[in-house]
Amino acid sequence: MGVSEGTVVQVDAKQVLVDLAGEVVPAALRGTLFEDLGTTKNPVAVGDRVRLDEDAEGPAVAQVLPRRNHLSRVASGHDPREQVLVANVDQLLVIGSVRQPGFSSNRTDRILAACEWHEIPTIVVFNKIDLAKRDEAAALEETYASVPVRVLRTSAKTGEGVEELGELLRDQVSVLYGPSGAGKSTLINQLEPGLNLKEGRISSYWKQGRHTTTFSRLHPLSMGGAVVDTPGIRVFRLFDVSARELRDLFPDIHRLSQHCQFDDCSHDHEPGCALDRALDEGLIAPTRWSSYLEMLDELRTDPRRSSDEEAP
Ligand SMILES: Nc1nc2c(ncn2[C@@H]2O[C@H](COP(=O)(O)OP(=O)(O)OP(=O)(O)O)[C@@H](O)[C@H]2O)c(=O)[nH]1
Ligand SMILES: [Mg+2]
Ligand SMILES: [Zn+2]
Repeated sequence: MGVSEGTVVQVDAKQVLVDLAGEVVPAALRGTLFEDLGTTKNPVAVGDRVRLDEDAEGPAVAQVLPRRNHLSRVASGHDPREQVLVANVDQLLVIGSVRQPGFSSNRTDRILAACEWHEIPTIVVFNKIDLAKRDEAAALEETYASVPVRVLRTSAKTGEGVEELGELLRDQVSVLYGPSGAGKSTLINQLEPGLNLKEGRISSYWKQGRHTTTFSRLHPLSMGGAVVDTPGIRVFRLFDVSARELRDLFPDIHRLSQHCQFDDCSHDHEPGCALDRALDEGLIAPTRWSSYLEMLDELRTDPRRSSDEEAP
């Protein structure tokens, strides 16, 4: 094989799958990749461009090439390191179902803030629109359109919005991200039936997904472009963002903050804060503000950050 370059389409514990000009091959991860990782957990992510070389044991990743962008989060409640979720993407689509499971503003807002931080363009998709009451979807759309972020309604069941979704994905490298059961895999199957991705059932009691997709995978689309199907997220915590930086990751809050009495207003207790009034006047969605406040609280109590954040 010699030395060659390709794109990582899947990451397993000890090996990755790499697309080498259309052919997907397994490649081992060399121990050297795990040196000098610092506070990062994983050396390689789906979407990474890698250089492979080959020894007696077969192909191995020799080097991860510089990333054009990436999305990361805190690995888990027990592991404060950075987990890189995906690299080198054009856009991320937050897939939320309006019902079964109900739409999670909090999770959506966390992902949007992370994409703002990593400068990844986003689209919010309200799926299962066939199950929604008319006003329900309109209110959600209004909230997100005012962020502003592009919004789209879809139903993998009736086909509403699916063609438009296809147009958005064409020739782009996109990630579909969101809670379990929202319909990520089902929507991708609608656009590329040959992939035959596993679709889950919704628990009849909890009205939640069952974490059917268990690993991220980059799939090429025959119309051009590629899409990453991801496992449903439970918790999403921003990695290495300060409380001060968080304000700028909510464009709607950032916009209003010029009317606050203090330039460095954190919008949670200061006198003369414009957010209070904006909330009364309906200029900011209560869900957006509460997402912000919850994340602010979390970042302030982050032990990694406590040294550089003074208590106000
Ligand atoms: N009524 C309705 N059901 C849908 C729609 N889209 C998906 N579903 C159903 O929702 C269930 C979950 O869909 P999946 O595609 O497995 O959801 P997912 O987001 O991939 O979930 P995970 O892989 O667990 O993260 C399946 O039973 C789908 O048939 C929709 O637009 N309307
Ligand atoms: Mg899935
Ligand atoms: Zn304020």
